[in-house]
Amino acid sequence: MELPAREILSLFLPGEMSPGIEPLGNGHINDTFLVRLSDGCKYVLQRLNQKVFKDTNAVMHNYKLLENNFLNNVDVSLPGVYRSVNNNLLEFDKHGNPWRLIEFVEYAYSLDHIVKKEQSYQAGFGYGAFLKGCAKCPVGEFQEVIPEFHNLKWRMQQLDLAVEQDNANRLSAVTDLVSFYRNQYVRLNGLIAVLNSREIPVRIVHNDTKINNLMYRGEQVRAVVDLDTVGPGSVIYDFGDAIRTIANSSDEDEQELGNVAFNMDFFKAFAQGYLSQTKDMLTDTEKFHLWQAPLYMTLIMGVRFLTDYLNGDIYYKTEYESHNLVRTRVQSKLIASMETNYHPIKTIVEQMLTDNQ
Ligand code: GN1
Ligand code: MG
Repeated sequence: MELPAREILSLFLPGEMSPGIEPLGNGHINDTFLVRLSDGCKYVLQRLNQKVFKDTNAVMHNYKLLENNFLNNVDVSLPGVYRSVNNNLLEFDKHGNPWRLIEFVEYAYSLDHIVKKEQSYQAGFGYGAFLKGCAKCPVGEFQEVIPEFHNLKWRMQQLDLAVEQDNANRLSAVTDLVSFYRNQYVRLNGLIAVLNSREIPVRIVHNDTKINNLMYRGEQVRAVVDLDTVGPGSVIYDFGDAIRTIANSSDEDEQELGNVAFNMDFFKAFAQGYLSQTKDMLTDTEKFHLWQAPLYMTLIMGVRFLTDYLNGDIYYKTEYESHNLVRTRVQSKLIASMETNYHPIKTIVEQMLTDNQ
């Protein structure tokens, strides 16, 4: 392990002579490490990506605000964050990178994709409990750490710009995808209008509800992690982004597009779990538009991966040259597969929302 991690760690855990430090998880933005101490205690050490989180103090401000206001009568917990010997939540290395130490969720595991319905129900239950837990968070006191994060119109404009500039000379290989996303975008005018008009309320939401941000213990979801994006948003974002990875029978970067399909059973189980926790708190407008959330968020992610591909891979971590291309193709295939299922998707959500159970 490179030196800064050890130096930084001594500010959070002074006196620890030789802790084990190894990479942890599959995040695309921050660098995350598992720290093992000689007495068996474990921690999560993270270097925040400042290119993405430009105001890391705002990130930590939100983190504490969430911690202080998250309801303790819900069925999921959140990992706590530790202070250093200097009483700081963040410590900076000599390159100016911010680091922090977070609680490790013991005896738990995360999934990169769902293989059975019960896991999907649990995922819905977990993210639903998270939304419920945020119900008393003071929305106005949270900061928007990444402006326009889930603003689809802005994401489309970023794509237009990337197409125009074609910085990495990759446009000719993806013109089909650009047209595909532009055509899908038109379908969402109604939803975009209600989001902009605030008819859909701004709530404190997670904003990054992919499957691997949930921790399972045994068969149950016990904790929600990766809290940097928690802040003002909409239930549309959390419900939709979760479906994007949970109702997809393959990984986000599946190479074989034939394996990518919208799994209706997983969708149904997720929605059941989610609505079991949130149904009573949702407004009529939220309920009315919920069924379009999966398209909204899958389109955003498809557009973001494509934009990054065209820009020459400057945002997401990639492991090979066409990684962002593979990711965006998976999103487009998933949208195509959802498209043939809109009627049942809508009906299932409507039924669950009217059932008195
Ligand atoms: C990033 O950090 P990670 O891997 O959980 C991204 C999300 C995307 C996701 C796609 C701050 O999340 O918005 O949905 O990749 N986070 C940020 O896998 O951009
Ligand atoms: Mg994240």
